[in-house]
Amino acid sequence: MKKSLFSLSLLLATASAVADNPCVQTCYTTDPAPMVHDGRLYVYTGHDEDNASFFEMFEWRVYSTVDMVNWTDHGSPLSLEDFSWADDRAWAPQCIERNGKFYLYVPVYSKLTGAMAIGVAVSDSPTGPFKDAIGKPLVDGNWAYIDPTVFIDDDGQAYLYWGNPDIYLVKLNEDMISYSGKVEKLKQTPESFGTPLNNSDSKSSYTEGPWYYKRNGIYYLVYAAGGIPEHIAYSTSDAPTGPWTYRGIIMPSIGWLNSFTNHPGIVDFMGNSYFFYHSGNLPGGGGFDRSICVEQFDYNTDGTIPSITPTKTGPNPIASLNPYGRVEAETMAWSEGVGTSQNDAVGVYVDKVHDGDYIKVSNVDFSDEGAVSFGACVAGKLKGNQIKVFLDSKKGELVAKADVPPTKDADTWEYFETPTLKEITGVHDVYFVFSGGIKNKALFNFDYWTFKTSESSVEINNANSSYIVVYNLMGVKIFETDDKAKISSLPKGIYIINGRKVLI
Ligand code: FUB
Repeated sequence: MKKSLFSLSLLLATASAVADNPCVQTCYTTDPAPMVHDGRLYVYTGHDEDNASFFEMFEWRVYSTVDMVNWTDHGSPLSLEDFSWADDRAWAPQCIERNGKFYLYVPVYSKLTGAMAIGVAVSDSPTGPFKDAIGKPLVDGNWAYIDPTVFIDDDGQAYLYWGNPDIYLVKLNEDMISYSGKVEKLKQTPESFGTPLNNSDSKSSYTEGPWYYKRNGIYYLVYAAGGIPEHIAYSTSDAPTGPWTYRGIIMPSIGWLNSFTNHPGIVDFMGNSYFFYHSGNLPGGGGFDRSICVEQFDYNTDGTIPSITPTKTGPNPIASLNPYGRVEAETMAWSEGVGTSQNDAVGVYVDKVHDGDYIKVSNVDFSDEGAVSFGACVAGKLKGNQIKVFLDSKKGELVAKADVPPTKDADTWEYFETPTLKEITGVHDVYFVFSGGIKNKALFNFDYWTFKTSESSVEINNANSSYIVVYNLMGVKIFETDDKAKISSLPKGIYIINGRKVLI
């Protein structure tokens, strides 16, 4: 996506290179809806098409993090095609878990009524795939039916709010895919939802994008307000269905955010509170090409929400990343140029890898153990490509230079390893910088990577075979043996053990 956009806005791209907001750079993402499950923070988003001139959106996407700086792309768990009765406007989603199932509520254009509707999809996994839970809309037939937000109260009663410019509410049944009673339209007043701005005919400043939750006994409705350009405001109540009291602005409309809409999502994760929103701040971005962002904040002691300032850096890391396991290539703090795709064989992977593109992974803890080899799983038949690994900046210390082996085709995956240029220890931002002989052409696909310590390198080689053949780097065989212990008798150095380079 960004390849052509980068040359047009080189200045902006350079400025963005140090920033970690927006959270996702591989496509435009909108309307963030965070959900915590099992120690991981997921965020469900819409997806603005490139170069859009309206809210052209056909699928939803899901990303997750454990450290608040590196985001893993889980692809698209649901798209318009999954609803036989809908064919446009895959707008702002929200997901919630109940009894081990995940329910994703989405606004879509209904072919049945020729207006907007809210659908519900269900999955056994937070990353999908989701399927239409009822084969028809949950509510249908009103242009105001967008932006559902869902919450299950302590007594088990679930509530669904939604709407633009009116606010609607139903009580969901325990099955989460039906409701009891009537759809209620809330009364909007300046006292409940703020004074209308911009001389509008509105009854309050509420516009759209409600985000409903409860914290320490206070019910919150956070929403886009003030018409266009939107700011984020909120109201509170001591009961799940109101009455609501307007509490003020959380994030004003700010010119440099470069988006006339905004859309809130708030969640507590690992003892911190996070505010999600969107901007038009990727290269080529704007009001119809938006990108999700996040800030950390602290509630005031009385539970009110402070004013939150958008930043280009986002929150601090709350955990480090372990490079000694398998790390998906689509886990990144920042990237330039690359995209992502998904297939049945490997799931989500990085594609559109061009000469000069890079991926940054933040706060990687190599510990004292020290990495001595770098491994990656790649696919692509072009020769002469490299992954160079730098520490702490794109032009930092070069610690590995891996020749990417050509494979049969872009769908044939091969794992390879290469020794690092030094033993890597400590905590670093890691930059994978891609190079290849062919300019402006996608070089290869990239599924996952790992680093190994000298111990794990030997273990991996031993694990693959009980019979070990050891060569030196000149290709001279040193010994072959079925006695693993013999490896420890080798002097320190780099060897080819069972076809792989290993630093002992
Ligand atoms: O993303 C499409 C629409 O734009 C959403 O439904 C609104 O909340 C606004 O963000």
